Amino acid sequence: MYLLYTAPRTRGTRVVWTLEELGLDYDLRIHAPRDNEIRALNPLRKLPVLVDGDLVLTESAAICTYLADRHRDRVELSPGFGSAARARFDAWNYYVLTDLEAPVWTYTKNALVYPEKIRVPEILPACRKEFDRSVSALAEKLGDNTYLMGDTFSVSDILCGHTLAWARSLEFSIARDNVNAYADRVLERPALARARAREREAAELPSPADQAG
Ligand SMILES: N[C@@H](CCC(=O)N[C@@H](CS)C(=O)NCC(=O)O)C(=O)O
Repeated sequence: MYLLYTAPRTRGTRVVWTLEELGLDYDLRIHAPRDNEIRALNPLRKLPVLVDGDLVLTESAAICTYLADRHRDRVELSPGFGSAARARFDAWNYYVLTDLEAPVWTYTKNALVYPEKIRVPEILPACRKEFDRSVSALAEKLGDNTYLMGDTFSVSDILCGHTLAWARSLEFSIARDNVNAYADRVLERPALARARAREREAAELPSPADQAG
């Protein structure tokens, strides 16, 4: 049984989504990022953290890839080691973290997270511009493909889809039709809906329908 320390609306959703795609059993521990239990597991005091026996693993992308590699017999969410497909998969994951997510994260910190006195509002337009550039490259490489790896859904789509949803929540414009259609396709996956429901249940949050009513 995997144990995941997480909170809704964090990068932990990537991991819960992966667990759901793989149909695995897991337990969620909902925590605020900086509390003492998280500090004991991750000196950065950040979520998510996966505990699997003696293994304590941080970094959402590393956790998703670990789970996918261990359970390829269930569903292939990652290509085999040493293959050309694996190299392309790794390249997509590094692209998402360093080129697509980085401007969104810098924007989030300077618009919402940092204490007001250390925010740098002047950086916000540059974040949007950098994000646009990354989306243009994504549009070109994605072309008419269904998923980043072609016809096969993978962890790369979980990382990329989650990041595009995050950007949309900040009202970043995604000015490419194929990228918007790709984001819609990936974000409609039933495993993501199940993941969000599990997070809400664990955090004792009302469902969106209850909130609307
Ligand atoms: N690169 C890390 C980033 C983790 C991270 O920044 N998590 C946020 C929540 S999405 C957090 O715990 N923030 C608390 C903080 O910055 O102190 C990952 O992908 O897991």
